[in-house]
Amino acid sequence: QWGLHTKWLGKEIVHHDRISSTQTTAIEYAQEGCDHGTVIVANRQSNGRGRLSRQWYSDNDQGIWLSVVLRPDISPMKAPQLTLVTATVLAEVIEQISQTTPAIKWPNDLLLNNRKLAGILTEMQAEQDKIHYLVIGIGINVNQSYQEMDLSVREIATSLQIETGKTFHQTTFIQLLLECLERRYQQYLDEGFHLIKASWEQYAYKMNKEVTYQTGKAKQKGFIRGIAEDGALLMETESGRIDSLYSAEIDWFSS
Ligand code: BT5
Repeated sequence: QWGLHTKWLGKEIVHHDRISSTQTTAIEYAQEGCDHGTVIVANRQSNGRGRLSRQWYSDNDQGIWLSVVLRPDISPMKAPQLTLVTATVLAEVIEQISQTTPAIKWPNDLLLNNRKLAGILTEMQAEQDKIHYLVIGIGINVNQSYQEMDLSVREIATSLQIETGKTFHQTTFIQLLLECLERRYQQYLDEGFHLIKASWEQYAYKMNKEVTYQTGKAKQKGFIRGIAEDGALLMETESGRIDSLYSAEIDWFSS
């Protein structure tokens, strides 16, 4: 059915019509010891999840909703790099399929025309220096019309069909996505993070632009200069110092 040209990613693909969340199911599979590279896909999710218990609206069969179980032999400290690998892959595949260039909004959103097209949710179980499993959830709005977008995100979200007027073949999309993810993941393990970093920075939203952000109490301004090896966002402050942001309130949409 999937016609995948991969070595290990998606050797097992579990496909559901409608489940609560591919992420929750993938974590259950991971806990039961499923193989590295197992993929859970659903046509629709009744309870899709974002980060920090936020909702991910996906109770329609017009998007790509899937989760990948990985068992990387890397330090848990490096896990954020895999979110950045995934974001880069999404940008590349979306660009290839739709001929539009999305922007990666640090750390895990993809935008088109300033609206959210896709999101990534990375969750892991690790102890000390070993990752037991890492589950990467990917949600992409593909063929929804404006009316089919959930009311609560209609003004901040978008789909490839809304942006291009075209519809896209979802199986082909998933194939390309998994093939590209396997290739980039392998490259990341073999050659390190620098190639991903360079590619990520090419797609980075507001790269070299000034934004207002808040860490702790003080609001300040800075220029986005890229990402660090550990996944931090690099911000050049007004005094010329480079700050590494691990979490921050960034005011992305004011100029
Ligand atoms: C994310 O969280 O962006 C991660 C989304 C991951 C979804 C995938 S789908 C497959 C797998 N199974 C799951 O259950 N989840 C993963 P976060 O950065 O916290 O963004 C959540 C916010 O995005 C919400 O608070 C809304 O504002 C917005 N949002 C919700 N649904 C959306 C949608 N369909 N399109 C665009 N934005 C949406």
